[in-house]
Amino acid sequence: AAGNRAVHYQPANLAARAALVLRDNDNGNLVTASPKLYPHMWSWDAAFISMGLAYLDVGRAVRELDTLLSAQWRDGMIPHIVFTSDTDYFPGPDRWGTDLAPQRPDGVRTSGICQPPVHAIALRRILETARKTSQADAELAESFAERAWSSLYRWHRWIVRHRMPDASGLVAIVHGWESGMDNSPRWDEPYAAVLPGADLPPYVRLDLLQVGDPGERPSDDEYDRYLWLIEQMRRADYNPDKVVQTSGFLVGDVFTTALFALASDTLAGIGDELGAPEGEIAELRRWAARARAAVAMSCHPETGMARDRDMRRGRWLATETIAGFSPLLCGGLAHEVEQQLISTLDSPRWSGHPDLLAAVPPSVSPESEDFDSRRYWRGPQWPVITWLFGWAFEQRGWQRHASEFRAQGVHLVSDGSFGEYYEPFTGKPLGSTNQSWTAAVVLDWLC
Ligand code: 9YW
Repeated sequence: AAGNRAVHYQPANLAARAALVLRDNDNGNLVTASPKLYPHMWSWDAAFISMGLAYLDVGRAVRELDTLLSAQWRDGMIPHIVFTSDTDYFPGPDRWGTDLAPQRPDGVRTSGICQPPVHAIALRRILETARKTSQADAELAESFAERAWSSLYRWHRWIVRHRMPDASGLVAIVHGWESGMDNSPRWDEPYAAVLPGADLPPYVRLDLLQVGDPGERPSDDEYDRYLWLIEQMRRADYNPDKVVQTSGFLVGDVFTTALFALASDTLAGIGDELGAPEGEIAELRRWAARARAAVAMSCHPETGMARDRDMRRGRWLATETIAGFSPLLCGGLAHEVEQQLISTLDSPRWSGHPDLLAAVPPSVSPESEDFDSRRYWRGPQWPVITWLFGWAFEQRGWQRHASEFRAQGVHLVSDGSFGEYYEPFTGKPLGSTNQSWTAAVVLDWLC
């Protein structure tokens, strides 16, 4: 019945199915991002997955993050993919060529870029869940937090040292994949300037074998640019500063910056509880404040929407996507400006669009000329994005808005297919089904 909107699971059954998805995708030490399309561990997926696992088994949740942290690079970067031995995914570790990077981790192969730093948020959630279940679970989660805190601190420090290259204070990405929103129209302009060299080694896409309709995935032209950027990084030996100097793509990502602010404050709060070094906690709070200010500074003077910045060309990028609402994740706006942004989010241009099956924001406004209801990050709704906004709203004390997002998010996924993303008008699941992070956020919404 996957994808049949006539089927509608009640909450308890939906939660049970979500648990089965995580179990079926579990290879023991990591839960793959999806059964076939993504047979490896992805960094920000692992954060959400661990949070979902905590409802089933706190020990297993901790093991998930341990697996991810065991792949942390020696300089602090948490890589975006931790590879299993499965060879059905492209680009795999040979194409990445990270084995030659001196700072790579021992005993595990990874990609050479990163993804949004949501891990401290997951750790916070695991601690809360564990404290509700039993004393033993609470102790397990707390002793893990004590072990993991300094690794997460080093991860945040890596971002500050290597990915805040200009006065805007935004966190820079060197590949659209680092944003987690691979082919979002946010990146169209900077990608247009990435010109694949004639010496781009040939390759065959494997994603299209798993997803029948190429209209749900990025285009071949986009893929050439993705692969060219990897080629440039290989040639820079994955030296983080050399990569920032040479990459054809260098963009201040406002959504990642907002998550960095939120996660840095969250990690500081956990540090307070654990008695982590005071100097490091204070640094995290300073980094959070700086990032929050950068997000606020990026806002368009009329629309109030936050903007990414093309750092190569020194230009703001004003495409109308979900990332425009980044300031709502981390705060930092004046009250009236913030109220205006919330109204925009709830308006018919966004979650309040009358034709949506579920009133949660699509990745691009249906009113935008960039909107494509089926193609990946160019229109579909992504449950994890709804989860992030809902969680942030709860932190900020906006309980009503948080519970509306939760209820509507559950409505979106109630067909029980655990789609990777959803067509916003019909609710048809797209990309992969039984996608792990979708199952994980469903568990968090329902448990
Ligand atoms: C790809 C695993 C990943 C997510 C990304 C998403 C997609 C991988 O899947 O990228 O090959 O297209 O864009 O955010 O982490 O779920």
